[in-house]
Amino acid sequence: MSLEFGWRALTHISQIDESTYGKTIKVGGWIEDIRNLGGIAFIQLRERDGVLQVTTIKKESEELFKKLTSLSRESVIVVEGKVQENKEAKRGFEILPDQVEVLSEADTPLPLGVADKVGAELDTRLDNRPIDLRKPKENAIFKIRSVLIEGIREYFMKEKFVEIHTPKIVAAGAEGGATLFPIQYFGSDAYLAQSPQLYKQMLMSSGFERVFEIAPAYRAEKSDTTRHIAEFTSLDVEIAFVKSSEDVMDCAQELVRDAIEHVSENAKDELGLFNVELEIPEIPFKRITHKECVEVLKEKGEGLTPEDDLDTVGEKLIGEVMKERHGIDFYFITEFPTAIKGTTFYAMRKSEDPSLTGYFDLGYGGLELVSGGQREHRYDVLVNQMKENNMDLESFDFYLIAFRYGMPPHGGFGLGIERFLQKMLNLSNIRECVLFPRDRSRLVP
Ligand code: AMO
Repeated sequence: MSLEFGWRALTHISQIDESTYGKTIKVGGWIEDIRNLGGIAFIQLRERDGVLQVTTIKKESEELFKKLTSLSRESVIVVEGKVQENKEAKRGFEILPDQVEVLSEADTPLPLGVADKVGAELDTRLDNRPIDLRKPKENAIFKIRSVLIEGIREYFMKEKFVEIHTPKIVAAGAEGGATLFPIQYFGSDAYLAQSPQLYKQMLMSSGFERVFEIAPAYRAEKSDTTRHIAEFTSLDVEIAFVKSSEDVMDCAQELVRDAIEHVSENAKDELGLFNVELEIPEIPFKRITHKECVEVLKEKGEGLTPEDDLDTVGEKLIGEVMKERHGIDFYFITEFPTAIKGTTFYAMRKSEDPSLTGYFDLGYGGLELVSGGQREHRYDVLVNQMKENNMDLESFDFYLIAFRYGMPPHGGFGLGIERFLQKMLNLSNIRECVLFPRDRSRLVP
């Protein structure tokens, strides 16, 4: 007789408490370890919410005992049995099985240990990602990620934003040619979208007023770093009728604070695995201008000129300085010079000083998390800025059309979801925050 089960018929560890003792339940999971003492065996069964003990006694059922103790590690079973208090067991209870159904036997040896104390190299882990993700900590990263995205959505829904989905196969890049991935599109040249930038702006002319998108963005990054990947998840925001970049910064800081609060309240167990206690940052975030960054970095022996964007070393140093001087993790770097952001043809320059833009980055402990600002919405000025950047206006006509027939002032920002998670959990490599990361040397799994 086979054991009846279904996706809603299983009990999870999180649902078991003293009131469950004495009751018969069904649990499904992976065999993490078997300790066979001859007459009694303890099976550690890992299921969605953790590991529980299944105790099988030979003299009670030799058949069950044999069945369970002969299985390979990581085989998948469903057990039906009684929950019994057992102070010796890690969870304080165990399951005494009445029936066991073997659903999938695992091959041996395993390419990667799941319960082993010794960690494998990141590359070996990523090569065997489905198995790597069985480890509670790796698994928890993606549960936290899901809660983080839930918190982000909650903020935007509360503020009456519309969630949008823009094309990822595009005819023109928004963030410069250097990181574009060219593809063939029915005989025409096309690219993978680096950012929904042009589309989120175009929608400001359509009357949506506030939009956000959470979607993949593609960058052919030239070097391998611990903070760049070729496919990342970009949170993109665009707001119409902004007065200046100030409105955009307001939105970014509220979002970040609310998202962190949501994670700290709704992913307590998972955060515990990382020994992380999230501090809810206070807003408004402190600011440092790009010019001040140049001075600070000069003091630290870094030769940044006012025309240079911050590199990784500069970003890290500014993070350290903001922590030392103000005890903060989040800070805005403001007033990026036109000499840097001017290549971002869509950035609005300051009317009182066109050598500066209102563009900002939001730093999170030495990592650039967000970048954004007010856009240039005036058609003639925009066209001039595009000409300055030697852009082919004809191939951007689909974009410019939105500016010719009524475009409100607007601004927005982009935030890298993986970087947010990486910093929140203090992970050394961004690849830990992607299920199946893509980089210069990785296209599978
Ligand atoms: P930017 O290019 O600065 O701005 O990107 C915005 C944010 O996206 C994240 N990010 C990345 N994360 C992982 N790997 C990468 N290769 C990578 N590249 C970027 C970072 C970064 O701060 N269109 C503008 C946004 C705007 O102005 O609205 C843009 O894409 O967290």
